[in-house]
Amino acid sequence: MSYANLIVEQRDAVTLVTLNRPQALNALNSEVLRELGEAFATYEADSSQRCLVLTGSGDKAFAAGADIKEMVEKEAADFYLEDFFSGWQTDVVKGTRKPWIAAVNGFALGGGCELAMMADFILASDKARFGQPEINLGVAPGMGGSQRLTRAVGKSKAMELCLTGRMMDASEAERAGLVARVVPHDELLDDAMKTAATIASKAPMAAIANKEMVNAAFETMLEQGLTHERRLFQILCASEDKGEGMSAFVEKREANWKGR
Ligand code: CO8
Repeated sequence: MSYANLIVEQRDAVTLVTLNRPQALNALNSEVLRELGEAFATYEADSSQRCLVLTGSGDKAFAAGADIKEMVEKEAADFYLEDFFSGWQTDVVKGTRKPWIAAVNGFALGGGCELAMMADFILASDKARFGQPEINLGVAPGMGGSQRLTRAVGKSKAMELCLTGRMMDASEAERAGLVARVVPHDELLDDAMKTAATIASKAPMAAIANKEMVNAAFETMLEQGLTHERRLFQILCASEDKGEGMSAFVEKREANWKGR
């Protein structure tokens, strides 16, 4: 499938999706979001693909936010009636069960930061900048920023970022717990693809279950989360890959995953 605003490549078991509107710093308009939904749905449905990396084209931006030039003409009724930036596209992205990584190579602002925060984790280049500058436009986050940023960095820093609209650099984002790791700019894609290949080499069902468990920590109370984890662990113990993984360890050989 070809896309107007994305470059999608499969490298072995890893899908690489590149937001490709560098002239607009990869700003997210409705068409980009629609294509992103399609690319993620294709990844989710393809059992040969086991991890996905999302990054931005050009040297400057992951995504500088929702497309302000598209939003400027819209009225409140348009946003509401179109259910702007909701619906199936973002539902597909945030609902993807298989693992995916955001490799943030520059500005991740507003909707760009919100998109990165939908990932399972963020790897950042040392040139990355994060922020929720919507207040500078007279609005506020609309794609989850107030909720996901607050869960990631805590109330005080999230509040400061939203109220001032300032950007934080990669090392501040790492200290705050928003990003998993910061790597030198030129090594970001390589590092992200290697990390994705490592994830892709694991038992696929266990990868989905690990993701589901960690996410449950944000969506449930502790006791529910612990029960959820225990049940998923027990289900995994019924998989062929549990038998294969443990036998491979005992027999001192590589596991040959069946994916079930
Ligand atoms: N939308 C559209 N175009 C953009 C955007 C954007 N978000 N960001 C940059 N561009 C365009 C610029 O207009 C410019 O285009 P042109 O050359 O045609 O004028 C080109 O990209 C390059 O940008 P700059 O010249 O501004 O580059 P600088 O290096 O000088 O500055 C910045 C880089 C600091 C990133 C600057 O471009 C900037 O501040 N951009 C806007 C960032 C922003 O405010 N983002 C938040 C947008 S609002 C949002 O995301 C809300 C999400 C929730 C929506 C859900 C609704 C329900």
